[in-house]
Amino acid sequence: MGNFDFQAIEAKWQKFWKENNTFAIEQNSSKPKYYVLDMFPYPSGSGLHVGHPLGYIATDIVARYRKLAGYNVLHPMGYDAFGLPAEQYAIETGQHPATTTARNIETFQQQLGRLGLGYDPDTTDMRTCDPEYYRWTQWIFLQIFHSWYDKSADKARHIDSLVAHFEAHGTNGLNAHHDFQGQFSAAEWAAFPDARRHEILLHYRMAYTAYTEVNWCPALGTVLANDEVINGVSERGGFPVERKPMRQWAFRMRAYADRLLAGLERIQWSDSIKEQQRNWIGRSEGANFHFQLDGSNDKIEVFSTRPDTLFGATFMVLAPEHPLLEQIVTPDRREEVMEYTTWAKNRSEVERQQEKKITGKFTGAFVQHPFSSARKIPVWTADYVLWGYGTGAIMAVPAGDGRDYAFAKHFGLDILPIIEGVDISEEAFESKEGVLCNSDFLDGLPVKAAITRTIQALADLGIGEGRVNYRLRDPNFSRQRYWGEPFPIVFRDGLPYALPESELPVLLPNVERYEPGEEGEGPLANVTDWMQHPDGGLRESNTMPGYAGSSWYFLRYFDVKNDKAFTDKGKEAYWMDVDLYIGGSEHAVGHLLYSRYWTKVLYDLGHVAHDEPFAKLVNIGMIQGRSSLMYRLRDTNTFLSAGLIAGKEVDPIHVDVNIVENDILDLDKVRLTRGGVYADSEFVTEDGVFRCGYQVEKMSKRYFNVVDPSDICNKYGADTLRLYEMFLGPLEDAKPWSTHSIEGCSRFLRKAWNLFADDDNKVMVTDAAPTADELRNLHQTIGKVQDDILALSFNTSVAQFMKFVNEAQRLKTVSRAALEPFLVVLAPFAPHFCEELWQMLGHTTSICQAQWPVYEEKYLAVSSIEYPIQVNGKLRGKVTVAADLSREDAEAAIMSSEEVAAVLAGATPKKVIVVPGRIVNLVI
Ligand code: ANZ
Repeated sequence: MGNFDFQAIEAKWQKFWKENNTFAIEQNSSKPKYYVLDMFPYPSGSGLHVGHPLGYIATDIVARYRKLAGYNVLHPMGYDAFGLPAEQYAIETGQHPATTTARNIETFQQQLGRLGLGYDPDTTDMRTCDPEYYRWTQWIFLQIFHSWYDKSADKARHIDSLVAHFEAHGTNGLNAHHDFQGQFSAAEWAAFPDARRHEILLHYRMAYTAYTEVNWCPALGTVLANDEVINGVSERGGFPVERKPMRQWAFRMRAYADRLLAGLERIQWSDSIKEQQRNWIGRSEGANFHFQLDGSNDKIEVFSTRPDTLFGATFMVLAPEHPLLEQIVTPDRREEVMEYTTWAKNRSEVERQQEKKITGKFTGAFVQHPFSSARKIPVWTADYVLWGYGTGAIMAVPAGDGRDYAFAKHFGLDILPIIEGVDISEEAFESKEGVLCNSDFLDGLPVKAAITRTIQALADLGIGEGRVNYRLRDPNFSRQRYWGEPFPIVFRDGLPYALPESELPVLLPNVERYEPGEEGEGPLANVTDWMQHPDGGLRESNTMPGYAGSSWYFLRYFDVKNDKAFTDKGKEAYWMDVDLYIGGSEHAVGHLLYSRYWTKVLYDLGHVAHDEPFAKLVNIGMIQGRSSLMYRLRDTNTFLSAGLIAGKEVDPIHVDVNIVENDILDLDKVRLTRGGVYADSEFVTEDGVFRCGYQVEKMSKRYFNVVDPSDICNKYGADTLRLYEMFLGPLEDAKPWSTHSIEGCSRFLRKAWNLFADDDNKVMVTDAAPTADELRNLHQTIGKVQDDILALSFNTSVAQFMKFVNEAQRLKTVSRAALEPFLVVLAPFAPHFCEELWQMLGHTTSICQAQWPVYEEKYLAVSSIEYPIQVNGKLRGKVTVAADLSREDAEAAIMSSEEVAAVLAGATPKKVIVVPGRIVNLVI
């Protein structure tokens, strides 16, 4: 590439940055801080493809820009190194996850190292599987374990304060999030044995164990979260999933539902991610109220968001798990009902919600209508009512709810109109013609008033009250796997006890085999020496899930080496929150919600000063692969060039994109691929070449469309790759990769280089004063690029750079005052290139130490406009007039100019068209 020896230059500057710690953060700086973060990668065995660095390059540009603009910048990169794939690989190949993970990280580091990303050097080796890291993951877990949620204070507090309350008042006056059934006095508390007290506290702790029905996947040997089960099978691998009760760790996250919602209002995230979090949390306002069973003292409590539709309730449905079912079912129906509930209980929630087939059974029991005891309402059980939501029982209102309606139709149940809820007396109901709900009416204000009225009426009768419900579940925090953080927990007499901080880190022992324990516990259950705690008791055989280490890693980056605390409080106060967080949208509710939750708990307990971790979040679009296809004539060993397939029966076959250039297949290479299966194939060419078709799809080994960024760096250089990735299109859009048009960016850099240096690399820049046009060109670029960087619109910046270079070429710009600032503006995008020229211009320090040039609008003013002159549609000359003339004056100036006179050569134009600012058209 001309005189721009990118290979040498890139290696040189990467070494320079490393040796000079160019991107290390400044501690105790008086500068404003800027923290820009990427979602750290899981180091998979296949390394990075060109899609992965998209976000990394974007954050690097922002980071480098902020540094030039005078900020103390933190731009870190570490590794999310625990997780299932490494363990799966270990099972398949017998290689220890620690070994393969370390190897994969090395590959990632090498690949990333080529891209010239300005990471804080302290951070680039941070990995969640390092005991020095995970000791703090364990420590944070202990903080959560040692806390409870005080609803009155609306925050988590240390468990000691709860014990103090029990000691003074028992459960009296306590307002806590908990699942403890019952009450006790201070005296009773004092009299409880230690184990009983410990057990009670478990019902209050923010991290607790519970036997819960879990999604057990025998094939993967693990329990899956609800969102990891799709249509009854595991998201990964598509294996069957069953329900099984198992001891699990969970976090009392529901306690934070409202704060997790409220926090969304204070952060700058895309509407779509916020909406996904809102839906996940699923806040519903309504009422809990009960129905009296006919002929019994039992009551059934329901949750409804539409209590005002009470008069339209014609039947009631209990979840198949509802404990009252056993009691209320009439003898003649018992067998049938129990058979049904057994069947329904074994289906996963997702299955039940997505099921189109309507199933259910009548229990034989009836309840009374709260406002009209004469009205008897039949009680059913059906799987569309979920046990885990609300009260697990509903009043069914066919006229108001689609599922209820379908159910009523299916089983021939009554469908009654709903009265507008203003007057809810029975007489009114009898006398007034009810109206079937229509959605307009539902959406309007009258509904709200009707709901309020109804809740009041229910409260007056003493049978109900307003209630807010959340869909959010307490997330499961354990996995029956090996490659994760061990819990700092020991069980004595079946109860979990925290290990003291002095025992941290609890090291993950080595294992030879990865099979689950007998009861489906994790592989650690088989490491009998380790399981036995020296002071007695059994360790926890579960490990923490993949999201443990990633729920707090952003708090570690500015204090990676701290061995006294998970992070330094003062540093946290300075560096947090993250100013810009960039990553894929697949973490919308998982990682992003857990991180927010951990942060809030740490905040409540006084360990951090911020309760929202990520001020601004941007999701990057995926870079898709552009697969190459060759077409095989059906049932033959003959392949046809893409232009020859019309009318033929062909089968498309993926071919490695790395042996295809501009859609033309390298026929020598293809014969050597895939173990030589095409060695004897016939390739029918057109115009002497064999053309491939293409298809856009996920970048994956499976489709032979993976492009390795290091290959691109070898061929074109990192600066070209960086510019090109940004040039591909808007950051947030999905877009296909094509190596094809990368040449344009490569040519651009060569052209830019030639502005500075001649063929012998002699610098041509002079101290000549810049012209107005040159200054305009420069300041347009400064203004555009800084706006673009702030708006993360990098593709348009690249276009502006190209415009600058073309214009500078036309103006024959050699002035240092115009070219040097341009280098600074380009540096975030093409850093090696700019460092080298910066040095050639005589600077002795890195361009990273330069200052972002001050944008001055005054230079944008155009003093004169050059009009092309067309005569009968042909370009014949040019004329320049002052820019600030009115339309008439400009036209007059143009027509009286020498240039126009010369072109007309005495002729009188039949028609004159002046397009202001653009062109002069003369017809003669
Ligand atoms: C009567 C009614 C009438 C209802 C009407 C809706 C419309 P969200 O908004 O999601 O909170 N429901 C309550 N608990 C349920 C459970 N465990 N399984 C299935 N459905 C349940 O939905 C609340 C509504 O969903 C509740 O309000 C209840 O039906 C139903 F015109 O009560 B509604």
